[in-house]
Amino acid sequence: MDNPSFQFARAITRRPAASITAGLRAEDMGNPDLDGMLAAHAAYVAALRSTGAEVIELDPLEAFPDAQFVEDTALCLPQGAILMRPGAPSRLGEVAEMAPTLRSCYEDVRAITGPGHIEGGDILVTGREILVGRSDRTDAAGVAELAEITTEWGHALREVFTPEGVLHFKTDCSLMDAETILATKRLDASGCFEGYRVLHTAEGEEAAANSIRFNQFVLCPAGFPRTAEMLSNAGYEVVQISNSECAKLDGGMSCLSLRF
Ligand code: CIR
Repeated sequence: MDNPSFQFARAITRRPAASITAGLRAEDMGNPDLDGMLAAHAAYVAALRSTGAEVIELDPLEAFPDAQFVEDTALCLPQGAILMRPGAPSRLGEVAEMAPTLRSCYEDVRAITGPGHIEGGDILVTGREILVGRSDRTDAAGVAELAEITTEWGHALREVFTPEGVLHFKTDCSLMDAETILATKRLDASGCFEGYRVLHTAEGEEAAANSIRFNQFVLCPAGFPRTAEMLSNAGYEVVQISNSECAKLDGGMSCLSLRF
């Protein structure tokens, strides 16, 4: 792949389970509706597949209400995959459920063994480095253990900070191409994207920051028309996917897949 930060041959997703009603959330906005979430999930998978990529769809896991947010369980790089160690205790067991699939895709699968914690939602891989945001889920020890592996694989890793009250670093940003980042103004104001081209989400549309560039498309959560128009004017091919149900569990476009 010419640009492994946004050109992907494969993705892994997991269908939501009926237990989503027990999913973690910072604020109670009501329970997500399973049928609505399944329909949006199917549209998401179809959009990934329409780029020509292979999508491995895993079965729902009733025992893990947040297991559809597969991104948090691993980091996929061209050299291999790294199993994460989620900071949310209820999500730790999701990693072992993901491991066999990654082992079937990669020769080299490493693991964060602790005592630190780190979740994939806090990791943004750009064309030149890996940015890792410390957060309530990702601590210094988790970042340090990840850095040992990624340094061995030849990547530069930079520790940054997820804003207070924001779940994950990528809740507030996403990669549009190797040099361009879509971010909320509040995250950009921290200075962590110096040297990159930064596009801001529209005022009041901060939740659009959790989008993904996947091959020729940018998948954006639906309902943020000014940000979608800005991206389209900037030359990106935007596909809008309903995210109303995942948003009730603080989830968005990036959380729903592992991409490699
Ligand atoms: C959680 O709190 O862990 C889930 N309800 C949402 C995880 C979203 N994941 C992500 O942004 N990578």
